[in-house]
Amino acid sequence: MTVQRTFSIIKPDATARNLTGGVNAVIEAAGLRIVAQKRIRMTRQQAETFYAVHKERPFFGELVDFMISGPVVVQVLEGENAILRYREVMGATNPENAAEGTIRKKFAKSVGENSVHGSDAVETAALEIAQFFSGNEIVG
Ligand code: FUP
Repeated sequence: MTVQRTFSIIKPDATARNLTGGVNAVIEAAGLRIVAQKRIRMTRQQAETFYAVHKERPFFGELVDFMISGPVVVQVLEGENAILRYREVMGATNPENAAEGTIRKKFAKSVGENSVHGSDAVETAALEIAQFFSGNEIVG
Protein backbone atom coordinates (compact mmCIF):
# COMPACT_ATOMS: atom_id res chain seq x y z
CA MET A 1 0.00 0.00 0.00
CA THR A 2 1.44 3.36 -1.05
CA VAL A 3 -0.05 6.34 0.74
CA GLN A 4 0.70 9.48 -1.25
CA ARG A 5 -0.09 13.16 -1.15
CA THR A 6 -1.14 15.13 -4.20
CA PHE A 7 -1.80 18.81 -4.85
CA SER A 8 -5.23 19.97 -5.99
CA ILE A 9 -6.68 23.30 -7.09
CA ILE A 10 -10.38 24.08 -7.30
CA LYS A 11 -10.22 26.63 -10.11
CA PRO A 12 -12.02 30.01 -10.48
CA ASP A 13 -14.82 28.66 -12.72
CA ALA A 14 -15.78 26.28 -9.89
CA THR A 15 -15.46 28.72 -6.96
CA ALA A 16 -17.54 31.25 -8.97
CA ARG A 17 -20.39 28.71 -9.17
CA ASN A 18 -20.14 27.83 -5.45
CA LEU A 19 -18.92 24.32 -6.24
CA THR A 20 -16.20 23.93 -3.58
CA GLY A 21 -18.39 21.60 -1.55
CA GLY A 22 -19.55 19.76 -4.67
CA VAL A 23 -15.97 19.07 -5.74
CA ASN A 24 -14.96 18.11 -2.20
CA ALA A 25 -17.86 15.64 -2.00
CA VAL A 26 -16.54 13.82 -5.08
CA ILE A 27 -12.99 13.84 -3.68
CA GLU A 28 -14.08 12.39 -0.33
CA ALA A 29 -16.42 9.82 -1.90
CA ALA A 30 -13.40 8.59 -3.88
CA GLY A 31 -11.59 7.83 -0.62
CA LEU A 32 -9.20 10.78 -0.72
CA ARG A 33 -8.70 12.79 2.46
CA ILE A 34 -8.37 16.61 2.35
CA VAL A 35 -5.44 17.14 4.73
CA ALA A 36 -4.86 20.83 3.90
CA GLN A 37 -7.05 23.45 2.26
CA LYS A 38 -7.13 27.23 1.85
CA ARG A 39 -8.98 29.69 -0.34
CA ILE A 40 -6.63 32.22 -1.92
CA ARG A 41 -6.35 34.62 -4.80
CA MET A 42 -3.28 33.63 -6.80
CA THR A 43 -0.93 36.37 -7.88
CA ARG A 44 0.16 36.52 -11.52
CA GLN A 45 3.68 35.58 -10.38
CA GLN A 46 2.38 32.50 -8.53
CA ALA A 47 0.30 31.38 -11.52
CA GLU A 48 3.18 31.89 -13.97
CA THR A 49 5.53 29.89 -11.72
CA PHE A 50 2.94 27.17 -11.19
CA TYR A 51 2.33 26.70 -14.93
CA ALA A 52 5.92 27.44 -16.08
CA VAL A 53 6.02 24.06 -17.85
CA HIS A 54 3.39 25.43 -20.28
CA LYS A 55 5.00 28.84 -20.88
CA GLU A 56 5.72 28.21 -24.58
CA ARG A 57 2.21 26.91 -25.26
CA PRO A 58 -0.26 29.18 -27.12
CA PHE A 59 -2.79 29.01 -24.26
CA PHE A 60 -0.32 30.10 -21.52
CA GLY A 61 -1.46 33.74 -21.31
CA GLU A 62 -5.12 32.80 -21.21
CA LEU A 63 -4.43 30.10 -18.61
CA VAL A 64 -2.64 32.52 -16.29
CA ASP A 65 -5.34 35.19 -16.74
CA PHE A 66 -7.99 32.60 -15.90
CA MET A 67 -6.21 31.31 -12.79
CA ILE A 68 -6.02 34.84 -11.33
CA SER A 69 -9.54 35.84 -12.40
CA GLY A 70 -11.11 34.80 -9.09
CA PRO A 71 -10.50 32.85 -5.89
CA VAL A 72 -9.09 29.33 -5.99
CA VAL A 73 -9.02 26.66 -3.30
CA VAL A 74 -5.63 24.97 -2.98
CA GLN A 75 -5.58 21.58 -1.30
CA VAL A 76 -3.43 18.64 -0.32
CA LEU A 77 -5.14 15.28 -0.76
CA GLU A 78 -3.90 12.10 0.88
CA GLY A 79 -4.70 8.48 0.16
CA GLU A 80 -3.63 5.26 -1.42
CA ASN A 81 -2.04 6.05 -4.80
CA ALA A 82 -3.49 9.55 -4.39
CA ILE A 83 -1.76 11.03 -7.45
CA LEU A 84 -3.21 8.60 -9.98
CA ARG A 85 -6.46 8.20 -8.05
CA TYR A 86 -7.14 11.95 -8.18
CA ARG A 87 -6.30 12.08 -11.91
CA GLU A 88 -8.98 9.41 -12.40
CA VAL A 89 -11.46 11.30 -10.23
CA MET A 90 -10.81 14.58 -12.12
CA GLY A 91 -11.34 13.05 -15.57
CA ALA A 92 -9.83 14.09 -18.90
CA THR A 93 -8.50 17.65 -19.36
CA ASN A 94 -11.24 18.35 -21.91
CA PRO A 95 -14.63 17.72 -20.24
CA GLU A 96 -15.99 16.47 -23.58
CA ASN A 97 -13.68 13.47 -23.16
CA ALA A 98 -14.19 13.02 -19.41
CA ALA A 99 -15.81 9.83 -18.08
CA GLU A 100 -19.18 9.81 -16.30
CA GLY A 101 -18.94 10.58 -12.59
CA THR A 102 -15.67 12.53 -12.86
CA ILE A 103 -15.36 16.07 -11.54
CA ARG A 104 -14.70 17.51 -14.99
CA LYS A 105 -17.66 15.65 -16.54
CA LYS A 106 -19.94 16.91 -13.78
CA PHE A 107 -18.70 20.49 -13.47
CA ALA A 108 -16.15 21.68 -16.08
CA LYS A 109 -17.17 24.27 -18.65
CA SER A 110 -14.38 23.80 -21.24
CA VAL A 111 -10.79 22.59 -21.69
CA GLY A 112 -9.59 25.90 -20.22
CA GLU A 113 -12.22 26.37 -17.51
CA ASN A 114 -11.98 22.80 -16.31
CA SER A 115 -12.69 23.22 -12.59
CA VAL A 116 -9.74 21.36 -11.07
CA HIS A 117 -6.00 20.72 -11.21
CA GLY A 118 -4.22 17.63 -9.88
CA SER A 119 -0.50 16.80 -9.85
CA ASP A 120 0.69 14.35 -12.49
CA ALA A 121 3.68 12.70 -10.76
CA VAL A 122 5.43 12.24 -7.39
CA GLU A 123 8.03 14.96 -8.09
CA THR A 124 5.53 17.55 -9.32
CA ALA A 125 3.22 16.81 -6.39
CA ALA A 126 6.01 17.59 -3.92
CA LEU A 127 6.98 20.80 -5.73
CA GLU A 128 3.39 22.00 -6.09
CA ILE A 129 2.54 21.30 -2.44
CA ALA A 130 5.67 23.18 -1.35
CA GLN A 131 4.72 26.20 -3.50
CA PHE A 132 1.52 26.74 -1.50
CA PHE A 133 1.80 25.01 1.90
CA SER A 134 4.27 24.86 4.73
CA GLY A 135 4.61 21.58 6.59
CA ASN A 136 2.62 22.66 9.64
CA GLU A 137 -0.40 23.57 7.49
CA ILE A 138 -0.78 19.92 6.43
CA VAL A 139 -2.53 17.80 9.04
CA GLY A 140 -2.98 14.17 8.09
P1 FUP B 1 -4.23 18.52 -16.80
O1 FUP B 1 -2.99 17.86 -16.27
O2 FUP B 1 -5.35 17.58 -17.11
O3 FUP B 1 -4.69 19.68 -15.92
O4 FUP B 1 -3.84 19.15 -18.19
P2 FUP B 1 -2.52 19.88 -18.76
O5 FUP B 1 -1.41 19.85 -17.76
O6 FUP B 1 -2.27 19.34 -20.13
O7 FUP B 1 -3.03 21.38 -18.93
C1 FUP B 1 -3.02 22.27 -17.84
C2 FUP B 1 -4.05 23.31 -18.06
O8 FUP B 1 -3.80 24.03 -19.26
C3 FUP B 1 -5.46 22.75 -18.24
F1 FUP B 1 -6.03 22.42 -17.09
C4 FUP B 1 -6.14 23.87 -18.99
C5 FUP B 1 -5.02 24.45 -19.83
N1 FUP B 1 -5.12 23.97 -21.23
C6 FUP B 1 -5.76 24.76 -22.14
O9 FUP B 1 -6.27 25.83 -21.79
N2 FUP B 1 -5.84 24.33 -23.44
C7 FUP B 1 -5.31 23.15 -23.85
O10 FUP B 1 -5.40 22.81 -25.04
C8 FUP B 1 -4.64 22.34 -22.89
C9 FUP B 1 -4.57 22.78 -21.59
